[in-house]
Amino acid sequence: PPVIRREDYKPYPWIVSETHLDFDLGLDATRVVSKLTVARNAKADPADTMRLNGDGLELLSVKVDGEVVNNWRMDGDDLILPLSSDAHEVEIATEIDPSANTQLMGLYASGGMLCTQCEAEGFRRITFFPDRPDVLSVYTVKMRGSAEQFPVMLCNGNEVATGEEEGERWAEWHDPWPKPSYLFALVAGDLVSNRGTFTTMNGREVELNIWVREEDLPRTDHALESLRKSMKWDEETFGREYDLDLFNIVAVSDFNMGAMENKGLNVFNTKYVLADQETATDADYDAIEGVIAHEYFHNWSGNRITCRDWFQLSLKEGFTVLRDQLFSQDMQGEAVKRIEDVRILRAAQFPEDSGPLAHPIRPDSYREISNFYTATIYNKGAEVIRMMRTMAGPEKFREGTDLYFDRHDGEAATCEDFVSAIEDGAGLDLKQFRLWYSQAGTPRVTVAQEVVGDGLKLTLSQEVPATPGQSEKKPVPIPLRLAVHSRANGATGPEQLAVLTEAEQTFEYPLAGPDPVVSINRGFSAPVRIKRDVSQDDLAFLAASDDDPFARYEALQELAVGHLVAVASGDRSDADRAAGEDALAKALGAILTDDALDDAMRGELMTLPSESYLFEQMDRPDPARIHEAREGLKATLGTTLASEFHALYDRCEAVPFDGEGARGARKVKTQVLTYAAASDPAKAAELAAHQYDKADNMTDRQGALMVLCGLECPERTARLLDFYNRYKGNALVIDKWFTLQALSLHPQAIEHVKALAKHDDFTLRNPNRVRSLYMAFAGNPQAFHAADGEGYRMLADLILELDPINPQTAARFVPSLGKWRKIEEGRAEKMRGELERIAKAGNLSRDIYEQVARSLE
Ligand code: DPP
Ligand code: ZN
Repeated sequence: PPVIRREDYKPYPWIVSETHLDFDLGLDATRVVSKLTVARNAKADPADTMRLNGDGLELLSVKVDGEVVNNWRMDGDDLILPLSSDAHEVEIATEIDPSANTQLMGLYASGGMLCTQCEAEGFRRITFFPDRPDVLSVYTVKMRGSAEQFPVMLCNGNEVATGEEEGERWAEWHDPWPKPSYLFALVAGDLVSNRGTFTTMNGREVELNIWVREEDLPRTDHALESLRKSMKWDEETFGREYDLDLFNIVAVSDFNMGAMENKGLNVFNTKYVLADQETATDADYDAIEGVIAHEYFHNWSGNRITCRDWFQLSLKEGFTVLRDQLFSQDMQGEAVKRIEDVRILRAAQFPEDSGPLAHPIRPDSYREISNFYTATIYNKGAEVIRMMRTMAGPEKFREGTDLYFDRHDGEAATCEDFVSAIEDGAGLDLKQFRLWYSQAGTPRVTVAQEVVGDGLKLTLSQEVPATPGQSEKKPVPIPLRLAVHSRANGATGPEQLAVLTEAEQTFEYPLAGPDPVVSINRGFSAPVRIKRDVSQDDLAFLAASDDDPFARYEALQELAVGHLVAVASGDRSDADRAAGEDALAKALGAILTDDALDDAMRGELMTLPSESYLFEQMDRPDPARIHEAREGLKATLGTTLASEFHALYDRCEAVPFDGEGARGARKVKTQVLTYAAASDPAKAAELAAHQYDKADNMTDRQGALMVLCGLECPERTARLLDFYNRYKGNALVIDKWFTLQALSLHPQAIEHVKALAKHDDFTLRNPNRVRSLYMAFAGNPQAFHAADGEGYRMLADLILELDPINPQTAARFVPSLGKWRKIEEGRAEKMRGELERIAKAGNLSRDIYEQVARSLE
C-alpha cells in the first residue's frame, strides 16, 4: 500500500458547491444516486479530470450534464472522470449491500436498522466522491424505503419534507452548513427518542433527541442531561453557540469507535449513551458525559472549522479532547479528573511514544489513516494545547481560541493555523513551541537542586528521546508549575511557572524554610517524565501535605514506583525492601485516615501504579516479576493496614446510594477489597460476595465481581453465574461479564479467555464484544504475557481471523505485540515471531499491513 505524505498536499481542483443524494434504502441492497454541482477551483492547479474516490461500490451509471458518459476510467478503486468545461453537473448511480458491510465503514446494517460511519474514509463506500476533508459541500438528501422497516429516517441538518404512500416512506433533509463528506450521516430504522429542548444564549430553541431502540428508552436520561450541560458549558466557557434547530444523537450497538460528531446527527456506540443505576457504573456515567460533550464540542472544533487533510487530525481531536477534559473537570471535580486523564496518557500514550508506532501529533506520513486515531493525536494533542493554556493563562487563552474560531470559521484549517491564532490572540511566542507538533517522543526532564544562601537553585535539563525516523531532537519549551516547600517547618511555597526552553537551564526561588522539597510538574503541567533523586521522606511529605492534589498523588506514585521497580529488578536487599514497604505503609496509612480528604480523591491516592506503567519504567523487564512485586506489596499493605482498611470499608458501606460523597465511598470500598484480596483472600471473598449480594447499583456489583473473579473460591462461580443470568440480553452488561473474566487476576485467566471465545454470546461481528474479551485480555499482564507465549499466539490468531471481517478493529490489537523491543528476550522473540507470522499471511488489510510492518522495523 502506498505511503501518503503531508508535504504532497494539493488543493482539490474542483469545488463541489452542492451535493444531492437520493437513497433507495434496503438492508441488502441500497441504491444511491448522487448529483454534484462542480466548478473549477481557481486556487488549485487546473485539471481536466475529476478523481472520485470509491471503495467496494457497484457502479450503475455516470452522467455529466444529464447525458450518460462512458469516457471515465478506474484507477484502482477511484473513478477518473474527464470534465472539459469550468462547471458541470455530475450524476453517479451506485449500489451497495449494507448487510454485507462487516467493516462498519460507510452504510451498514445493525440490528435491523441502517446507519453510517464516514470518518475518515467511509463515504467512498457509499458513493463515488472526492472523499477528503477539504472538499466542503452543502448536502440535500432524500431517503426512501419500507415504512415498516424504517419508520424513522434521519440525516444531517433539518427535515424539510416527508411522506408515505403504499407502505413506502420518504424523507428529505437539508443541511445548510457546508461540510466535508466524513461528517455525512444517515440513519433509518425503528427507533424512539427521548426528546428535550435547549435554549441557546441568543434565545433560540433547539430540539434535542436521543434515539434508541424502544427497550433502551429508560436508560437515556443521563445522555440527554449531559448534552444540555455540554451546550451550556460551551457557551459559557468558549462562547460557542449551537447553529441548527435540531440536534440528534443515535445509539448503535455495532460501532467501531466511541462516537461520531456528524453535523447535527451524532452517531454513538450504545456504550456511551445508555445508563441507569442498575446497569452502569459511576465511571460509565462519567464516560458518557465526557463523550457526549466531546462530540458536541466538535460542532465548532471539527465541523465549523474542519481539517485541511488528515495529517491535521489533532487540530480537531487534540483541541476537542482538551475541551471535553476541561468540561469534565468542571462537572466531576478538577483534581480527580486530572489524575484520571494523566493515568490514561501514561497508560496509552507514553508506551506509544516510546515504541515502534511513535509519531508526532501531526504525522508526516501514513498508509491507512484509521491507524492514526491514536492516544498521541488525541491525548498528547490535548496536552500540547493545555500547555499553551498554562503559559497564556485561561483568559488570554480564550482570546486565542476566539480569534481561531473567528478567523477560520467555515474553513478546512491546519494545526499551523491554530498555533498562529493562539499566538496572535493570546500574545504568546510559539516559534519554538511548534516543535511539539513535529517531534515525537516523551521528553525527559532531570531535576537537580542546591541551596544557595536563602534561595534554591534548581537545575533543569531535558532530553527528547530518538523515535523511529527521528534520531535528532531539539529541546522543546516545557512549562513546569512548581513550588518549593519546607519539610522542616511544613511551610508551602508559592506556585511558580518555570518554562524550560534550553537543554539545560537554572532557576532560583526563595526558600520557604529549611529542608526544601520541590513540588514539580504540578497538575501535570507538561507531558514529560521527571527524573530526580528524591528521598522517601521527601516523597512521603509531599504525599501527605502538598497543596496541589495532583502532586500528592504523584508523590505517592513515585514512592511506589521507586520501590516496585527496585523489587522487580531484584536489586532490593531484604532490609531495603522492608524499609520501602514501611515507608509506603506509613504514607498510605496517612491517606486512609486523613479526614480532610474526600473519598473520591482518596480512591485515586490508593491506586498503585499499574503493571504496564511499571513495565515502562524498566529496561527489558520480566512482566511476571512486576506482577509478583506489585501483588506482594498489595498483600503487605493489606496486612499492615488491615484495621485502617476495615474501618474505612465500614464507614463507606454505611453511605446510601444517593448519600453525600457516595460515589467516592463506592470507589474506596472496591479499592479496599483489592488489597484484601491480596492479603486475606478468604476474608475478601466473603466481603466481596456480601457487597455483590446487597448491591443496589452496578458500581458496587461490578467492583465486587471483579475482586471475586481473581480469587479461587466458590463465591466466584456462583456470582459469575448470577451476573450472567441477571443481565442476559443486555449486551453492554454482558460485555462487562466478558471483561471481568478476561482482566482477572485469576491464575487460569488465559484458559477462561479461551473458553469465553467459544461462548454462544461471543461474536467477531460486534466490536464491543471483541474488545470486551480481547482488549481486556491484552491488558491483563499476567495472562497475556504467559511465559510460553500462548497469549501472544491467541492475539495473533484473533488479528488474522478478524482482519477480513473488520480490519479497523483488528488493527487496534497490533500494538500489544509491538512491545517486543521492550520486554525481556525470551518473550521478545515469541512476540516478534507472532508479528512475523501475521506479516507472512496473505491478503492483509492496509490497516494490519501498516501496523505490523511498523512494529517489526
Ligand atoms: N471523530 C471521532 C471522535 O473522536 C472519532 N471517530 O469524536
Ligand atoms: Zn473527536
